[in-house]
Amino acid sequence: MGHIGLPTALLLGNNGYEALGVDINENIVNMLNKRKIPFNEPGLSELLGQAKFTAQTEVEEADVFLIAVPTPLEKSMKVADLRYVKSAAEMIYPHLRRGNLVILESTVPPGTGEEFVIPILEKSGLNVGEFYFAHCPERAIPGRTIHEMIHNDRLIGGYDKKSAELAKKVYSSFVRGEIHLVDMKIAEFVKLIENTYRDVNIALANELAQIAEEFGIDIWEGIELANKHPRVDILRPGPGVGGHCVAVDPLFLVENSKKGRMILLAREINNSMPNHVLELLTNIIDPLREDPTVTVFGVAYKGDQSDTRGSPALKFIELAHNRGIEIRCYDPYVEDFQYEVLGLDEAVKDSDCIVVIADHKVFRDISPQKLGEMMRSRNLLDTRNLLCHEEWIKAGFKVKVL
Ligand code: SAJ
Repeated sequence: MGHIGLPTALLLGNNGYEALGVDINENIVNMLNKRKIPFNEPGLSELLGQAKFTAQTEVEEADVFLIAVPTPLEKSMKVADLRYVKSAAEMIYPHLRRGNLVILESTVPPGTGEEFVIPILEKSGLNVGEFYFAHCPERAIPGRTIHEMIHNDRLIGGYDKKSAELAKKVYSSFVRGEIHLVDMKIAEFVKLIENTYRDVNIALANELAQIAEEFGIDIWEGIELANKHPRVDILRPGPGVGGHCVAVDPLFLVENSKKGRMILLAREINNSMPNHVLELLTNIIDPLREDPTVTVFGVAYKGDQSDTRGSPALKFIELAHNRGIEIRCYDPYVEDFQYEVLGLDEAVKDSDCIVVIADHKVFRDISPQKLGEMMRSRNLLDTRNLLCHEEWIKAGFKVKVL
C-alpha cells in the first residue's frame, strides 16, 4: 500500500473491482480502514472516499494479484534488492488458483519475472499457463500519480498472449492512455531505460552547469535559449538526483551487463552534486569561522513533495557536518527526516547562509527582508534557481545561483 499500490488499488476500487489492499505494516492498514491516507498525494483522499476497498495484513484468495512493493538498491553490490518481491510472491502462492492472474508492477532488472517471480509462484503446484502472469511497470510521477496512472500509456508485458489480454482487461477499467501489449522482458527493459534517459540527461545538465560556472555564464539562461531549438530539451541542473527510481533504476539496467559506461558516469556526476554544492557554499561562508551555521530550505527529494527518500539534502548535510558546519533544516512538507526539521524562524536565526535544495514553490512566498533581520549574515545559495533573486538582493542578500 505504498505510492503505487495504494492509488492503483483505489483506481480499481472505483472502477468496478473490489480491491483488497495488503500491507505488512499494521499502522498503514489501520489508517486506511479509518479512511486516512498515509502519505501526501493529491486526489487520493477523494478516491478513497468512494472506493470499494478494504485493507488487511494478510493475502487471501482473489482473481487478480498485483505486486507493487519497493525494489531498492542493494548498496554494497549496487544491484536490485528483490527481497520484497520475493516475500510478496511467497505470500501469494498459497492462495493462487487455476486461472488467476498475477501482475508485477515493481521495477525489476530484465528477466526477473520469468527467472525469479514465476518460479516462486509455481510453488503453488500450478505451472505458469495454468495461472497467468504479466509485468506492467508503473510510470506515474509522484505529485501527479493519479492523473498519470489514468492518462499515461501503459506497457503490458505478458508471459503469454492470454496473460497480456487479461492484464489489459484489468487496466482498461481506468487507463485512458494507450495500452501496449509486449513481451515481458522488453517491458522490464523499457521501464529502466525511461529512468536512465532522465538520469543521463540530468547529469548532462549538471555537467553543463559546472562548465558554465567556469565560464561565468548563467546556465539557466543558456539552457532556456538552447531549448528554443526544436530538437533540444535540456533538463534542469540541481543539487543531485534523489528519490527511489531515477537514481536507482539505471543500475538495475547495467547490473548484468558488461557495458553501461555512460550510464555509470551519469550516476557519478549526479551523485557528486551535493559535493559541488558544498564547494559553492564554502566559497560563500568561511567554514573556518568558529561556528558556521547554514539553513537548508527543502529536505524532500524534489519540489512540492514530502518524500525524503534518497534526498540530495541528506548527503549535503552529512558532507557539511564533516566540515564542522552546523545545519538547520526547514521544510514545510516534511515531518520525518534523519535530522530535526525546524520552524522557519528557528531554522534561520543566526544563520550564515540559506541553501535551497528542494524546489518547493511555497519558498517563493517567503519575504527575504524579515529573514535577513534574523540571520547572522545575509547569504543565499539557490541550487534550483527557484527564488526571485532581485528581491533577495534588494533585501541585502549576497546571492549565488548554481
Ligand atoms: N531532477 C533534476 N532535474 C530535472 C528533473 C529532475 O535535478 O530536470 C531531480 C529531482 O529534483 C529529483 C530527481 O531528479 O531529485 C528525480 O525526480 P523526477 O521528477 O525526475 O522523477 P521521480 O523519481 O519523481 O519519478 C520518476 C519518473 N520517471 C520519469 O520521468 C522518466 C516517473 O514517471 C516514474 O514513474 C518514477 O520515476 C518511477 O517510479 O520509476
